[in-house]
Amino acid sequence: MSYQIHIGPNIRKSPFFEATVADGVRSFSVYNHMFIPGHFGDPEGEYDRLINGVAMWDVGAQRQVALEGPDAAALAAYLTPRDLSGTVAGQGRYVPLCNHDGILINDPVLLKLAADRFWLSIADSDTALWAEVAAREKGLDVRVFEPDVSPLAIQGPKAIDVAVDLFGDWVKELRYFWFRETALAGIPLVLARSGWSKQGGFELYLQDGAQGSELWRLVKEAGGPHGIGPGAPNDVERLESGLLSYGADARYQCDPANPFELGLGKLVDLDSGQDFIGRAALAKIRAAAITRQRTGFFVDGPPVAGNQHPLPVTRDGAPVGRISEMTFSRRLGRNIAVGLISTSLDVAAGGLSVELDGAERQVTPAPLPFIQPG
Ligand code: THG
Repeated sequence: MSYQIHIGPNIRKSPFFEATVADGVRSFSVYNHMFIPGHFGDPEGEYDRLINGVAMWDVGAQRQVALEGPDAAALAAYLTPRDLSGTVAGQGRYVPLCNHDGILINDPVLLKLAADRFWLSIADSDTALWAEVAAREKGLDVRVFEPDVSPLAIQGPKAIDVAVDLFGDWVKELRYFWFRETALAGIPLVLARSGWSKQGGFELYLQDGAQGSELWRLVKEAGGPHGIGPGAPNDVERLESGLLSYGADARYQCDPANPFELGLGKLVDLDSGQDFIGRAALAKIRAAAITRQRTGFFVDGPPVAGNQHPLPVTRDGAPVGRISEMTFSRRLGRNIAVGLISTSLDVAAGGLSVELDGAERQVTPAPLPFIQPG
């Protein structure tokens, strides 16, 4: 059985869409109502470039929610449990967003462009609608909107060489998650040291959607000598590295989870004195202690093709957790997975399993990450 999602008007195209099609994209997913490349038909090569070389990814679907105006900083502080008081212009921060029940509803990278100008570089949920309502209900003087900004990521150990060739030596001084407004052949950009892998790299936030193909061409040309090739956020690498995927691991409509369960507790600052959405609920959750927590798993048996939906983890037929995504790791020679597991479980007693394609597979909890970045 094979299916298609057709290219229709209610799913948006990234400014890099035409360029990725020209470069042989073979599958798309949908993220923030936008097509996002899945792969280019060479999974092994795409993985190898990310681990040993450099890959370029259309991550335009990581949309920006802009907060602009006199109360932009007040709104940013109200939206996230993370204390932003020490954050300066030019600095990015990984910030959980929670609803009033303390449930994670997105986990963006926040970019502070100026005292009165921020972007939330969001994962896959409708954060602009939520942030705008919060601003209006609070009577804040701030504009909330989605700007014409689309990131292109270069990831892998050689991404630094490509960035130096494109922008100059100053990029070496850029610290993790920090960024600078710049331009490339007249194309306005924000260059950040970030990206959804643990292999190092940069994100070029294109600020003019009409120039997507031209920016793709420039990066491809500069990357040529370094062996750059097209790719996409890589599920194998992200599972090895233990990166959280909000949509796969914690989508709140599917399996509501709080940041303490998800290992993001250190980003919840309940003692800052700052008010924020979810504060009261998060204080209660912290006081009560969590009943389940994020973990890795090894999955026995031959290489898995992956799972399309979360799988219950059981012991003696009773649910004790769930696996949100699994894959075969070539570097480890084993199947690995991430998910949640009950905190009251005696893990050493073993006997955990999942059902995959009608067969039982033994699973063993394992600490994250599976592989530390080199
Ligand atoms: N870059 C940009 N926007 C994004 C992502 C990105 N939007 C969607 C999604 N990714 C947001 N989610 C994440 C999740 C994890 C990380 C970044 C964005 C990440 N985590 C590190 C880790 O877990 O080890 C570091 C976190 C920390 O500082 O504590 O990098 O990738 N523009």
